[in-house]
Amino acid sequence: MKLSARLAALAGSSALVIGALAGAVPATAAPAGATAAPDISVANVKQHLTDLSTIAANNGGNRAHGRPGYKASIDFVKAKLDAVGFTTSVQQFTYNGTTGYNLIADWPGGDPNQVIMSGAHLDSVTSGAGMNDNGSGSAAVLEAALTVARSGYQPSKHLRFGWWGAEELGLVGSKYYVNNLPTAERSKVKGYLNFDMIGSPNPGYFVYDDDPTIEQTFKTYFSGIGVPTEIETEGDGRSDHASFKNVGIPVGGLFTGASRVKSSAQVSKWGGTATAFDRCYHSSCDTLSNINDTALDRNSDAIAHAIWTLSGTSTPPTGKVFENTADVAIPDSPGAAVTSTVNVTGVTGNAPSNLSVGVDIVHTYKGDLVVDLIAPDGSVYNLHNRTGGSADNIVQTYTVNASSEVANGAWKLRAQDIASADTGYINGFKLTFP
Ligand code: DTR
Ligand code: ZN
Ligand code: ZN
Repeated sequence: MKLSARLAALAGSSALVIGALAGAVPATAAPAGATAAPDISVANVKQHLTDLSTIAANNGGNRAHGRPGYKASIDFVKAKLDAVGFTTSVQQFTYNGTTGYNLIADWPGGDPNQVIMSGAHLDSVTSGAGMNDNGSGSAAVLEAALTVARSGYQPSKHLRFGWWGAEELGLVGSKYYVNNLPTAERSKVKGYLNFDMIGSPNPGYFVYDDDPTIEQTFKTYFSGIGVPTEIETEGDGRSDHASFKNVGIPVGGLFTGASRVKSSAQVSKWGGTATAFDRCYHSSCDTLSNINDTALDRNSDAIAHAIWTLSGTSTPPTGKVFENTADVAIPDSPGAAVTSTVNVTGVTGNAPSNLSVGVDIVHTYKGDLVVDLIAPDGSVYNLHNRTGGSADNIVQTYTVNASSEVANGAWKLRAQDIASADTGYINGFKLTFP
């Protein structure tokens, strides 16, 4: 990440917060004690959909239970999650004489006795690629999970994600999952959020009328962006949330409509036409062009809002400190920049949004100095830029939003003297992961 222009204005204040970086801009205000959910990149969601479309094309045109396109879809989602630090497991079951698969992904951390789970069925019908049904929910839940990892989110509750097999054959995979979840484990799941068809080409904005807290969380999101919602009535119990509800787990979810026709009142409310919400429902035209990007975008952001809001927050209590106290001389101008390095190891995921950077520089004229933090990938975060005039020494702790950086690796403190006469040295450089 590049240094943002607004830093110049901030430089010199005693505790710098190096500001919100692109892609990590809070989309919604956070309730007390919670972190605002980041914006979900609809471009990334669409890329996952494109990949699922390619998987279907390369495997006989569908991603249905028992067909090669289904297993390829599981492998694709699993690889993405494994790469960013999820603990994944593939659960096998047999239905209609063929093997089916559920994919479960746990984000390490959070209270194991309070689990917030989000899921989507990953299978299509045999007639097509299943982009709205249910590439849309699968891709959005995947991107929400990847965003959890990228932002280094450490919620107080435990986050789990699921992709279900054989939903189209009667919620088979999700039933198998809950039936094989021991009673004690079921009671730890404090909420299950289901996403099945959230990018319908002629969309409505439907919220499941189930657990009141979950329902209200979604409604709050949509009212915040000025989009009216209605209660989902096109077949209660017709998707995987029913499997969870049946064993007493609180459920909720979003839906943009299937074969039902949009009423004229709904057209006035949401736009579109008085035709089916999804005229390609369960047919071969449920392709990439059967997606309304605005609906997909809004629902993806609503998913993140709900996950963040319902899981609460706490900053990662790693308490890890990495320090280098070796002295590094800073030559007088014109002299080269010098660096002190600390090697960060054993921190999962990204650095926090409140990385604490301890700087201890002994110098007779701090107005000569430019001091930067350099992330392992070379991104530069300016900490000090010649302010403070003839005062001596920089002994200060800076707070840096480093949430777009992978935590582990070699971090450097760089100092350069760019005015002649005075000299000094880096006395210490310390990174604290809260
Ligand atoms: N079960 C979905 C379609 C569907 C129909 N009604 C609803 C209501 C809520 C979610 C989904 C649905 C399918 O996979 O075909
Ligand atoms: Zn579906
Ligand atoms: Zn379906």
